[in-house]
Amino acid sequence: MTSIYNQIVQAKAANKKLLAVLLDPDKIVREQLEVLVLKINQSSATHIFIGGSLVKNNILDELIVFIKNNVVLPVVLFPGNPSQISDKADAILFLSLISGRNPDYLIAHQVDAAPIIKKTQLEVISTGYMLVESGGLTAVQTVSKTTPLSRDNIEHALATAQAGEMLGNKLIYLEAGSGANNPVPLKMISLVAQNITIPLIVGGGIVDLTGIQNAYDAGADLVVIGTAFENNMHFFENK
Ligand code: 1GP
Repeated sequence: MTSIYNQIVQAKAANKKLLAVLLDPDKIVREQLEVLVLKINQSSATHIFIGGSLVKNNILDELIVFIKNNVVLPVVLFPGNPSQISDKADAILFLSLISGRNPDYLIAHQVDAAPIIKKTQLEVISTGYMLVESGGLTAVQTVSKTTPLSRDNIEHALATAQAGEMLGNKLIYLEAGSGANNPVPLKMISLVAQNITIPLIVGGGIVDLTGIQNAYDAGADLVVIGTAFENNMHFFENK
């Protein structure tokens, strides 16, 4: 069976754009789960990401099992910390917050997570995670206690992405932060996309279908939509 990562690489090679719906277990309303899976099945989503900065509740396993039973898309963990690991998912983005200088999010959480992940069948996808300044304080910034990259210094963002690729990251994730005031600047997406060879994920603050298309046109291989779908389950129908 082709791995989830290889599917992403193949999609990039074929210029087939990918779309992930991000579900935060803390924000899922149990009563809305049936509608949620229906709307995901009717959308053009190709992946489901599960995670959040905090994830305080313990419905992670239950939520993933429900989704796996009702949706055929791969379920990829997008964890905020090592407690957000579930062997019910298909893969995990093994994140290192390479835009920041907090060792906890560069390597310490990863050391804690490694033995837990080893006991699962999860496909591990090493991901260089880059937080970009978005015009306001985001949860990632608060929780990670790191300074986001400047929106204007796109050369520095490129150097960070290239360092991530050289370190062996298999994906780069340009993140404005969930519910960000402004998404990642298109010029930054474009410069990074043109100068790395690994697939590029872009998310945070994208609130409409035009925003998704703009990110694709700039060079994003996979776009992540969280808040906009959380707020409006008809989001993907607004053609
Ligand atoms: C957050 O990039 C994701 O980690 C999605 O952000 O919630 O703003 O869509 P939004």
